[in-house]
Amino acid sequence: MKDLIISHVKDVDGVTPVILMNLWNKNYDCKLLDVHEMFDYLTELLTTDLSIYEHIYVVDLTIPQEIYPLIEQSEYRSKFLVFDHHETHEYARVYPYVTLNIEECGTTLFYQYIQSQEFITHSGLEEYIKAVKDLDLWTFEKNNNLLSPKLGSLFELLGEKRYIQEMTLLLQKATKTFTFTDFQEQLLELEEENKKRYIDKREERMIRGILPNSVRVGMVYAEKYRSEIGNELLKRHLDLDVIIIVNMNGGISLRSRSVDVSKIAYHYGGGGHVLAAGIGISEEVKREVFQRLLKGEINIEN
Ligand SMILES: [Mn+2]
Repeated sequence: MKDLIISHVKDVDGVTPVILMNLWNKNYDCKLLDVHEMFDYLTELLTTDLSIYEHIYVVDLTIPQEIYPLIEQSEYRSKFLVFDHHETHEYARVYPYVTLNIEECGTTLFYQYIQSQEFITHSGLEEYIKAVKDLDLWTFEKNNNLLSPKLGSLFELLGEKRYIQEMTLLLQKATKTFTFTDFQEQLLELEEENKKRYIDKREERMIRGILPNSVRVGMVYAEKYRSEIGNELLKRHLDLDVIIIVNMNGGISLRSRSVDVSKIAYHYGGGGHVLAAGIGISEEVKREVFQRLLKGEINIEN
């Protein structure tokens, strides 16, 4: 019988459970989703015939609270196994098929589960899994895990499908230590240089300012590498409390080493964690900026 795995499309933690399904030699269907797609997808899924599946795994994704009653009523309830680590998923603790642990990541929770189901691992894979956790929980600097940021870069370069393929091939061979192919190493080297150039250029154009609560901020416009930029500029500018990265398409990111940026973000209509938070940019503001740039001389049509 087949399994269905539903996991997070956006990062290494989300796609690694799919790699593990490959290594486990499972016959499965896979759906990679972003968090905001969960409601519609699961509502639809729960109206379809799921009898072909033995297990339905949901990993690294928060199931909306309103969906749980539907699972509870479903005849396929016993097929569900959920593994997640997001604080916002707390309400799911009451369901016996949900494993929630904010000290782990989606991948490690799923990995622990398959090991309890007699999955055989090897030390190369152990090393890889550790790096995924350090990357997802952003503990790789503290733990000096050099592999984590490389996995993140490779994921960005390859995209989810190719990343899954290449990592499956790499991890299928039992190895003592995890090693990239020569080609992957070359890609990563180029990407590292590219990233450094990108951050240096943004730094040159950083705008400094002071918020009403005397918090000193540095602001850059950037579309890529927001966490890396925040991290690096905080290190390079010890006089700044917060780095603000503005991406007109993706929104505003706030990064800090000590100031609670979730409060600042909340004040401006956003939210997030203590040291990393975000604020959206409305369509209206995007239009206003465009209007301002053209000195108010344009009639915006739609
Ligand atoms: Mn995760």
